[in-house]
Amino acid sequence: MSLKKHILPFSTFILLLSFGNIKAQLLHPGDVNNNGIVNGADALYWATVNGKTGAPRTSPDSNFVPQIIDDLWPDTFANGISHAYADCDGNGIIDDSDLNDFIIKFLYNEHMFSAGTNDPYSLGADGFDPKILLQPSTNSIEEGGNVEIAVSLNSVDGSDIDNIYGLTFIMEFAPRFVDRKFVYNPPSINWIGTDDNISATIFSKIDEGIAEMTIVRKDGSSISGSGDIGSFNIIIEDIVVGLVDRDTLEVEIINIILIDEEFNTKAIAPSTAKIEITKNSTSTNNLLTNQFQVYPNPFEREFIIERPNDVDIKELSLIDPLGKTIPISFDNTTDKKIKIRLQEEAAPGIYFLQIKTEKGVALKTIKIDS
Ligand SMILES: [Ca+2]
Ligand SMILES: [Ca+2]
Repeated sequence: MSLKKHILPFSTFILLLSFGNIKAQLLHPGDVNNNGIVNGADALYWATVNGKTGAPRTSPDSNFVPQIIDDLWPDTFANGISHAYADCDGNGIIDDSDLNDFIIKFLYNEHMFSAGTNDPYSLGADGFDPKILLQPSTNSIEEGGNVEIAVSLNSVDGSDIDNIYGLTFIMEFAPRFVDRKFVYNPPSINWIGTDDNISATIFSKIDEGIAEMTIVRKDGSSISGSGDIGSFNIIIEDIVVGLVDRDTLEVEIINIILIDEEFNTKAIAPSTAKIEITKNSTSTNNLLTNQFQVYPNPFEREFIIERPNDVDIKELSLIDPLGKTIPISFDNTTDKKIKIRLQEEAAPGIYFLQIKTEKGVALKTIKIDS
């Protein structure tokens, strides 16, 4: 379910309400600053009002559906949005359940990974503002490897950074390198807060090549300091589509918010982690790949794939360098030689034949001639 699907009936509802002249406010649980998008910024808004109380909602609903707020709490965020929007479950208390069961759950499932209207994401200047540094555990790794990216917050001159209450930042990367969702690991010395007074998470959508890491303090007090704020692991695909010899995976920070406990923001400079990915010639999958023959290569409309006797093919697909599937037709995959035909015209260039077998996945590089 996409956020759009949530919002569509939601806006229809607003129209009905305004035409009916009824004064009512609608809340989308998890969207704490009420801007139509749930991202790390909402967790920061939540953190600045954790512990506050107000009128509970008459008919709270634990689903992600638009809900009526009968009584807007009188206290507001600086942007005029009532604190009632942070009470995601509508029980009259802003606490961990609102963060964990709504904001974080929604982020995992529906995260939109962009800055919404009025979200105060920005990028500071390198060499002038404090910086989030992404440092990979290795500069070069083979396909199928695991690289840990250490995340630290550092001032320009090495001094402490004052008034840190919450931090969230969005990263971009090429999806074809990455095998699965990122996992957050807390640092060994957690100067920014302990398990009791911080919440730290990383959200990622691998197929969209985007992730957001969010750390909030929850006790209403900021902290000063600098250094390690955790790490996350990236598992590289066993076979990286399009990788001939070596290529570079770049994980680039594209948007940041750092706040104090009053939601005053501070500019923070970004960084980019660069990891060289090399072909793993000894992996099972690459050894398997070498057992298949494809010819002629390059080809125009059709080619033959010849399989080894002891390997059964489960699935065959032709993929372009961007990962898009090209329609093909073929006869019985139990044959020793299988003729593969393009179902429609495809642009000349490099393509990949992905062969799924019970022994692993083989990926043959094949060229379409003009
Ligand atoms: Ca929001
Ligand atoms: Ca609540």
